[in-house]
Amino acid sequence: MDRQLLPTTNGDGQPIIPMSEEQKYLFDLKGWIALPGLLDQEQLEPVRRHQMKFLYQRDSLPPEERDNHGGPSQILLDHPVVAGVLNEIISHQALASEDCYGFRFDHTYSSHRQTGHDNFSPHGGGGFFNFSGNSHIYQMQKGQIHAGLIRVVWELNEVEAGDGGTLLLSGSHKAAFPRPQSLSERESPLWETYACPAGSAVIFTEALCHSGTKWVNPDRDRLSLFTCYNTVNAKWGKACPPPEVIQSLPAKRQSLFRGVWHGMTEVPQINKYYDEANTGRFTPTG
Ligand SMILES: O=C(O)CCC(=O)C(=O)O
Repeated sequence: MDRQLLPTTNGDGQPIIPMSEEQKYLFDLKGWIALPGLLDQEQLEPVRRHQMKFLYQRDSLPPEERDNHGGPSQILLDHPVVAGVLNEIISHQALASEDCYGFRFDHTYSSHRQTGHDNFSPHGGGGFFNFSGNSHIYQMQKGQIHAGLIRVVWELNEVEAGDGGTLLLSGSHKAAFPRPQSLSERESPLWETYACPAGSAVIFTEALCHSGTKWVNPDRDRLSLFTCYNTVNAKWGKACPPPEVIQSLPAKRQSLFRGVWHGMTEVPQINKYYDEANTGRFTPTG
């Protein structure tokens, strides 16, 4: 049954798209979901240009754009479809309002991979009873899940079958046994992956076993962002964007960068707001 999840619009005032019942079922079953074609060409080009400048000519960007999610790339942070998934799988609604997300930015990195780049390194999965400070948790009760630390992979270029998109071990977020040795081979038929057009997102719980692999397309590079979200009162990664980047965002998007605490009663004793005092301390990526 549908719950009314807040907020209902994103930082740009666009309606947030709730997850369908089928998407919820698939995410819970597999631990990941692919959301193809979320960005059109007009949205994609400025994001791609920004990513390449951020990676290779960072100083040429104005200070408020010197972040993975600065400038044009801020639209990825709370895209209406992604925000709909995050509202369902990681939001703590006690800290959400129409003006404030119930989840928080955790950390990110951008990655530009050319043919031969190899990131094969299976990790995660099997931590079914991890305690909450670990963040790599996955919990469920009838009709509701809490998927712990969440990774949103934005694929800014097309990924074809066999190119080398992220490998995912479906179901391993609930696995009771250690993963078998055969999964140390990237050729194992147990690994699943995806093909998608440019401008797609793949979302998985970090409780899932997953891995990069070799990018093998000689004609097209992989250009991706790997952005993590967490519950408001928990943080896994160290980085936090510079204040001038956060200040340049619309108010609701800024709420992704508030301090890591919960509190109770009314604002400012409960963490349902963002202001310049209630923010993470600037810590560069890396
Ligand atoms: O490189 C990839 O495709 C996956 C990256 C990964 O495993 C991670 O960010 O945890």
